[in-house]
Amino acid sequence: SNDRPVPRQDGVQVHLFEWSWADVKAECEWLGKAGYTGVQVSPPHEDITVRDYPDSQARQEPWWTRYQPVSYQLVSRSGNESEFADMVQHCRKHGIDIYVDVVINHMAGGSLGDPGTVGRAGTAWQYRQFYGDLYSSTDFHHRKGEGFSVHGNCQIQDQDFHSCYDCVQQCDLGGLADLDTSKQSVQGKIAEYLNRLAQLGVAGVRVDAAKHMNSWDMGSILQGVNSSLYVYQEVLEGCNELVTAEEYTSLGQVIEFRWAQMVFERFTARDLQFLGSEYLPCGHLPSDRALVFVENHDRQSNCHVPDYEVPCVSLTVQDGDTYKVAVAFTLAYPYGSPQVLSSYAYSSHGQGAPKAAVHKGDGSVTCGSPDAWYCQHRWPEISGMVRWRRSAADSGISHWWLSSSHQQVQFSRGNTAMIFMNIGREAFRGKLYDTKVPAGTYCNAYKEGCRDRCRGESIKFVVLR
Ligand code: LAG
Repeated sequence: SNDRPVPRQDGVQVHLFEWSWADVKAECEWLGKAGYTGVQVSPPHEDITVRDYPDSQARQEPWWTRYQPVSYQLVSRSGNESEFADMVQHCRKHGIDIYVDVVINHMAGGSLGDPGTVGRAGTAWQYRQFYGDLYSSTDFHHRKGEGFSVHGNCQIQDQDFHSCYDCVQQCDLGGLADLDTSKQSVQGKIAEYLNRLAQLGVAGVRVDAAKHMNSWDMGSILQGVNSSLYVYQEVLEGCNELVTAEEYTSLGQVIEFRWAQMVFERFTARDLQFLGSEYLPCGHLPSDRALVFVENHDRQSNCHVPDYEVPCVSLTVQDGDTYKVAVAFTLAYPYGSPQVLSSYAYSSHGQGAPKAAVHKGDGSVTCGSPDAWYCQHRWPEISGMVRWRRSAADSGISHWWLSSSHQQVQFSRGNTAMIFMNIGREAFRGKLYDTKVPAGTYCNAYKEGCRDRCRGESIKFVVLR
C-alpha cells in the first residue's frame, strides 16, 4: 500500500533545468502567481568537474556532470547548501514545492579531458574504488562475464532490456559506477540523503534511473524515508521490456514516457485520431500513478543535435507551434501529473547552460534573448494553460469532437474550460454549440498568458438557434 502524497490533480510543475538556486528563488513569486505548484531542480549533490569542454567561454560545463555524484554534499553549479535551503523556504512561502532530482543508482564515472580526482566540493574519488568516505569498492556491483566489462562490472547493453533483467539493474549504466542497492548499508546512506532533503523542506524527489535499481531495493530504501515525501520514478519503459513501470507504482508515481511517445506520434503524423491516455502504446498507468510531459532534458539532447545518434522520439522546443500545442494539450488533458520543461538551446548533446543568470537583479529576466534561457514556462501559450488547468479543477472531459480531417480537436472540461486545437491549414469549424460552457465572454488563455484579468483576446460564446 502507498500512503505517499501526490500533487493536486490540477497542479503543474516545471523543471527549471540547470537554474541556480538564486534564480529559482527569484522565480518562485512569479510561479506562484501564475498557478504553478512545484519546481524540479537539477541534482544538488556534489558532482564531477570537467576541463577542456567545448564553448567554455560562453557556456558552463556540460549539463550531464550533474548526473555523476561524488558525494551527497549539497555543492553544485547551482549553489551551496545555505543557498539551497534559502530557496526551498522562500519558494514554500509562495506555494511552490521543490522537487529534487536524486541520483542514487550510481556514482561518478567521469569523462571529457581529465576527469579529475576531486569533486566540486573537493572530495577525493576514484572510479569504482572510493568516493570520499561515503562508498568504497564493495558497495558496487561486480557482475563479471556479462557483456563487456569495465573494472570488473558489465555494462548495460540494448538487448539486455529484453533478455536480462538482472543486467539492467546490476550492470553499469553508460559507464557509471553501479551501486549495490541490495546492501543494507548502501540503502541506509541513500535514505539518510533523502531524509536530509526532507528536513530542509524539500517536498518531493525524482528518482533518476529508477529502472536500473531493483524495485524491492527501492522499497527498502523508502521504508526508512520520511513518508511525506512525494516520489516519482524514472522508469523508461519500452514495449515488452522485462523491467516494467508497474513494479514501481506501489512506491510512488512513475514517469509515463508512453505519454510523450503517443503525443509525438500523433502530432508528427498530423493525425489527432486516437489521442489520449487510453491510446498509450502497450498499456498505461492509472492517472494518479503517472507523471507526464511532452519532452524532458534528455529528449531535447537527443533531438536536432548533430553529434548524437540516438533517434529523436519526442517533440521538442525546436518544433515551434506544434510543440506549444502539444504542451497545451498535455496541460488540458486530465491524466497524470504534468511537468513542463524550461530549458535553453543546446546544439550538441552535452552543451552547458548559458553563463548569464536568468534574473538580472533589476527585476528583469534574460529569458528569450539569443543564446540564453528559453523560459518556456513563461510563454503565454504554456502559462495560460496552467491557469486553464486550474480553472477546470477536477472536471472530466466532455463533448470531445474530432474533425473529419483529423487535424482539429475540441473538448470541454466542466462548464468553465474549453479547448480548440487546430494543427491543419484550414480554419477551425468546430461544433461550438456542443458544450456545457454557457454563453458569455471568455478569456483566450492560450493567447493571454497567466495575467489575472483578461486584457487581450477574448472569445464570445453566443447561443445559436
Ligand atoms: C538519467 N536517467 O536515467 C538521466 O536522466 C540522464 O540525463 C543521465 O545521462 C543518465 N540517466 C545517468 O544519470 C546523462 C547524459 C550522459 C552522461 C550521463 C552522466 O545523457 O551522456 O554520460 O548523464 O554524466 C556521460 C558521457 C558518457 C560517459 C558517462 C560516464 O556522455 O559518454 O560514458 O558520462 O563517464
